[in-house]
Amino acid sequence: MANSGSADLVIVANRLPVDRVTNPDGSSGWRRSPGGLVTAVEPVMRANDGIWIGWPGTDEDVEPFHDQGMDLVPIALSELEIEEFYEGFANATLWPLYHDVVAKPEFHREWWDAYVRVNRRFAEQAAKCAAEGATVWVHDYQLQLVPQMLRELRPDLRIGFFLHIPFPPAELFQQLPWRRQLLEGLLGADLVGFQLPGAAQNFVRLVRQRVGHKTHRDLVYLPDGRTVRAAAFPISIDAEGFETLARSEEVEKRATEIRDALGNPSKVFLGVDRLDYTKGIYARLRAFAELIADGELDVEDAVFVQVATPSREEVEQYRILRDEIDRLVGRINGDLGRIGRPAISYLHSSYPREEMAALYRCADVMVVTPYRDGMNLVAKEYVACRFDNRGALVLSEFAGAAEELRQAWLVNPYDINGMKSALLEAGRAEDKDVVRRMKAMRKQVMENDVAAWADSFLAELAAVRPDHGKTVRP
Ligand code: ADQ
Repeated sequence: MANSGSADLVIVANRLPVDRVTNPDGSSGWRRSPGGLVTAVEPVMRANDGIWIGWPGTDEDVEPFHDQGMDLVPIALSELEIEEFYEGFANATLWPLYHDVVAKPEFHREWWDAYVRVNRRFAEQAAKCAAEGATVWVHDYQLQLVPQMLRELRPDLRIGFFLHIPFPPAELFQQLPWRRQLLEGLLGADLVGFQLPGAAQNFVRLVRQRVGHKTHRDLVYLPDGRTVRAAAFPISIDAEGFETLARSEEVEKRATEIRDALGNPSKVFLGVDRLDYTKGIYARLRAFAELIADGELDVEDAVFVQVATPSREEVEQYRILRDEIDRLVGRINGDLGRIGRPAISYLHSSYPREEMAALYRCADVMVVTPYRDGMNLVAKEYVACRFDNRGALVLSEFAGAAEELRQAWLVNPYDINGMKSALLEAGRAEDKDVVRRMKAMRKQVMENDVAAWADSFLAELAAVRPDHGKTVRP
């Protein structure tokens, strides 16, 4: 176990990268949660006596532990804190506000107080675990106050922050009663990373307007002489890992099985999302259903597979959305399906990576239509799995991924007719066109994987103040 004060690299994130599981014999253990972030930082963690601080996702008291080569330090949250900090301020205030107010954000003073309290707990734990001059990398919207709190406790540290979701334009951010505190919280970092350059610019502009610091391009000059850099680091996936999986015999076999089970239609459309109102699931299913009702597509020949894993079900907006989509799918299948041929094959399950790869291999048209998304990894995973250069991607202009995957069929998810045309065009495109587009997108995804993302963030963080602290070994 890494003892207090011995880690040269500390990752601070809302969740630990493991889930509590019950073994068949009734005992409990941990399972590594799938996700690019763990894959990307694991090698750097090993090389630097790294530890990961986060909430273990359970209300039991958990001691620090070691799991498959990683030291994990749990932060406990009470039931009330889960309600006010996590479901409340993080997911019912910040999440909708940062996603273009697709849903109405709620502002409650008790939620803010819980946010401050929990952020302080994370900062104090990080301060205890970090070695002299260590690097601390704080992640995401749940922990925006941690950089400043940590800097006050440990001015010797090198602190980086990365925001996985969009950072809103000033006009929206301004609504927040605690806007200045959040900006100052982030300014505790030496480097503040965003998915897109536009988000970094929003941040610098807000700092100038609201906090009054001097800025020049991507730099903020603080009165104490420190500079903070804001820059874009578009996140990616373990591209090679996905490709290798997709090439495996088992996955190929499973992809054929899935297609057979769907009745071997000539076109399989696929959507894979967390069940979230930012993802545009409702509008996309409506667009597909209208194409069937219009006679442009036939249920004997085309099917839409929608995987939508329920999430954040304690938050009311998410329960409402789930009911709405459940009803819509029922109506569409009731009106347009035939025996053994539903228009939409709708699944709530969460799948292992192998099953995801098989679904991607089987999909002729992948449909990713969020109203707003920081990046969207599903789009990149689909591309990584299509080593055959086949498969068409329909992608929202408002996903961060659209800045890199320019050869997708880009759509405005608010424009149902536009989405209908794009679905048809992508489904009917000539092979030559599909291959040309996929080849270009594959080059982008395969050359910029999540390891490169983590390396470039940490290298930039080391470069911001080269004279300060130790440097993390790659
Ligand atoms: P998310 O909003 O969760 O992430 P996304 O980037 O698409 O969105 O990542 C979802 C991940 O979950 C993908 O790796 C996907 O394969 C997996 N997944 C989805 N449904 C699944 C299922 N049924 N079974 C198994 N796995 C499933 C946030 C931001 C994004 C940003 C990421 C990373 O909202 O914009 O891209 O963080 O920074």
